[in-house]
Amino acid sequence: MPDDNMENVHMVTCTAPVNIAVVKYWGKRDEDLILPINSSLSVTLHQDQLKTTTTVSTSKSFREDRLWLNGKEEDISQPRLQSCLREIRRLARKRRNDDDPDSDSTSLSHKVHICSINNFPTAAGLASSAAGFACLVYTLAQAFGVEGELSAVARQGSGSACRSMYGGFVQWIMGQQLDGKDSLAQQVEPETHWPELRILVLVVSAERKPVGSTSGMQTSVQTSCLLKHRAESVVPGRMVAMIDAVRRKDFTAFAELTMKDSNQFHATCLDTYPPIFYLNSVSHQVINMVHRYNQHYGETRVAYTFDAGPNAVIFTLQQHVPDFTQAVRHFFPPETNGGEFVKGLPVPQTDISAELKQAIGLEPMPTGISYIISTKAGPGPCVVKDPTQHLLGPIGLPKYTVRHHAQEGANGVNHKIVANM
Ligand code: 2P0
Repeated sequence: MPDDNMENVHMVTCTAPVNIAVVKYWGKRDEDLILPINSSLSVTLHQDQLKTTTTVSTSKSFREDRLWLNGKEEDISQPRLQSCLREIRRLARKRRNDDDPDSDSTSLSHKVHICSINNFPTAAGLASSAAGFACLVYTLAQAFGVEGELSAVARQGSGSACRSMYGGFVQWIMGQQLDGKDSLAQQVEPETHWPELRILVLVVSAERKPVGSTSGMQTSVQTSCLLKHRAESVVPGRMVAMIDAVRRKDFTAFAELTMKDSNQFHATCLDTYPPIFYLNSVSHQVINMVHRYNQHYGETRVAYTFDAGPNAVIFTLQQHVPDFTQAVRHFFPPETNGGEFVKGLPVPQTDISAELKQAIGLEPMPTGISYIISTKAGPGPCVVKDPTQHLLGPIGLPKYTVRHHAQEGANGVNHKIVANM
């Protein structure tokens, strides 16, 4: 590529968070616009532990839109990606026409190169599509000078992505309109609202990839009358109660609603025909352990929630983290040489009391949990100011890519990350 093109590569990098729903979204009333059958509410996790980073570059010299995910080039023609790109370009065009009809809008016709990475393994089973689409939409908006409400665009990438457009405690209001313009995410409280709240992601060692959310929820909508009942008669009241519990920082109410909603979501999966199983024996052991733990102390100190996979996400208050983590370590003894068991926010080690061990009384499941990510509520998407953090180099190609090797290594890994510049 000639040198004179290089200076015209415009680049922006942003990060976006993962969110965990405490009132779950499951089921669409419109598959194309991604409109849900019920409202939902989530907690945005801190980006110090879990985030997606995306660089978008635009240039007159690019011949086509291109996308790299975690170092590998992907097909950009996927309909949901195309919806997000089309919507951002439409909003950019509208903004320029409204603001200044004579403005030069040539850059709108420029092609984009997009490069995105997660700082957590996709294998951890965390909702990478939520952080991924939130980051894509936020970064594209920065690149094309679009401001204002963007959750409706992120929603068209992946439903849960709309909630990752804000920090703290976020509701996705299902809306009523056919065009989906009122199906938006809204911050209920910022991340600073409840500083004692802590989140532990218990990463379960899963053998198989579970049924994907998009097809799973389609089958549930078609076959589960429990899902219909949940959406019409349970979630509306639960949203009001959950928002109230968050605003009052009432941990007992928050925890009980969270556990009941997770259990009802998994009950709708079992009520789906054929049934969908996301929980495994480790998940069941975590559920039992949490209830016996709370019962032992005579108060609700800990809550669990599970999404479309076996990993447990635990909510608790800062003062209970060391004691509960020690109980997890006891009932799910980690591999002795398997690296650090607790990643993220440091957790002081304590001893488990003989009384607690006896009260929980479960048979330990060695290596059932691979590791714990210790985190808290965090902010929404951010712009990365440091230009050395761009994932694309000066001519708009990834700085790092994954190269595949024909020969597979002993550990089953047949790729390596290579620096391109
Ligand atoms: C949630 N989940 O509220 C629920 C709880 C999983 C269980 O949103 O088809 O990846 O892209 O809209 O958002 C996962 O579904 O599905 C999800 P699409 P999405 O977080």
